[in-house]
Amino acid sequence: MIKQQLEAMLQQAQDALTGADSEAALQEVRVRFLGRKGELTAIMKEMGQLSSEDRPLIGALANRIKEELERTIDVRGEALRRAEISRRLVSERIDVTLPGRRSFAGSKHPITLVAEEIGEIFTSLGFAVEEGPEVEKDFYNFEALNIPKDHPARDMQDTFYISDEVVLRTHTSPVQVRTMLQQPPPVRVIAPGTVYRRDSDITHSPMFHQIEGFWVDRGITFGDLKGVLTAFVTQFFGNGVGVRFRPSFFPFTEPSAEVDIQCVICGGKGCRVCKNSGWLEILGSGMIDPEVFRSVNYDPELYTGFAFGMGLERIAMLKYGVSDLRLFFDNDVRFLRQFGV
Ligand code: 2U9
Repeated sequence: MIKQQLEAMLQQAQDALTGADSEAALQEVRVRFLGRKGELTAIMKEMGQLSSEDRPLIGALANRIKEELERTIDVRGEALRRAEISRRLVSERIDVTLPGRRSFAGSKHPITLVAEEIGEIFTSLGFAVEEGPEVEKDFYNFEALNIPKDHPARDMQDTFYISDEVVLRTHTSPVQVRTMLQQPPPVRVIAPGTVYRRDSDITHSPMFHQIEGFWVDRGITFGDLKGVLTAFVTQFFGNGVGVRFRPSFFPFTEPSAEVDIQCVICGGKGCRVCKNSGWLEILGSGMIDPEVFRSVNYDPELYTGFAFGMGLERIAMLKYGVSDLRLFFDNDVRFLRQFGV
């Protein structure tokens, strides 16, 4: 009787296993037939009614059935896991030959590129790089540079005033004034940075960029000025380019000179860019005025020095052949992208 019950249960369990199509369904079958409250356990509880002869035979049969069901569950489970892997291998197939998504890499702004290149040339000549505030005291921006209160460069037209004594710096010269007040000669410094002037038209922006520089020591001459600036210009624009020094005037230098290079567009023949002169102005320079030395407590009897300044937008326009200043400030990626590496 128990034997028939066991055999019928085995048949039912095997049918249930054949229909189990997931791991969860397999577990249900295991619990239903082999669990502590399962059908096999229930049948085994009736074994007490058996004779001592039948009991070991039925016990052995029940064990065989249990082992057989466990093996079947294991085999079926393994088959289900394999089927799942095969299914995922097909459904999650990746075509490694498809092109990837291109990532967009930004590029440096042309003004940054020019500033870095100029910085490298001057640092190779022994200059250190210094920076300073864009909101500046009148003293550092004007007074110490021999630009008195009634000078035309102080005109409200040119300067953004924050208050009577505070301005947006109109050049990076205050960085050099601060440097001189902090350290004794010899000093050899360049000062790159953003500057501001109340000026806005096709060729002027109220915010632009400069690099200025200076070298102060005993015995610095106009010959040093010419040597250093010629070395810079030929390294930046190429060895063959013509250079000339032309007298000029600045309140903070005496004598002063502007530096021209042969026109990079027409090679000196004369064109629209050089206004038919064959030359392009790229730098202002001069020997630092003794009045400036007095403002920063340098002894003008002991020390001499030269200074120079250039506008980076102008240099970048000439270097890259850009015809409109405003392109530097629009930040149109179609323009900026052309300077990427
Ligand atoms: C100190 C003493 C002297 C800096 C100089 C120039 C000549 C010059 C202009 C070029 C084009 C400004 O951007 S621009 O408009 N600069 O011509 N700058 S000498 O002279 C100094 C600076 C600091 C203490």
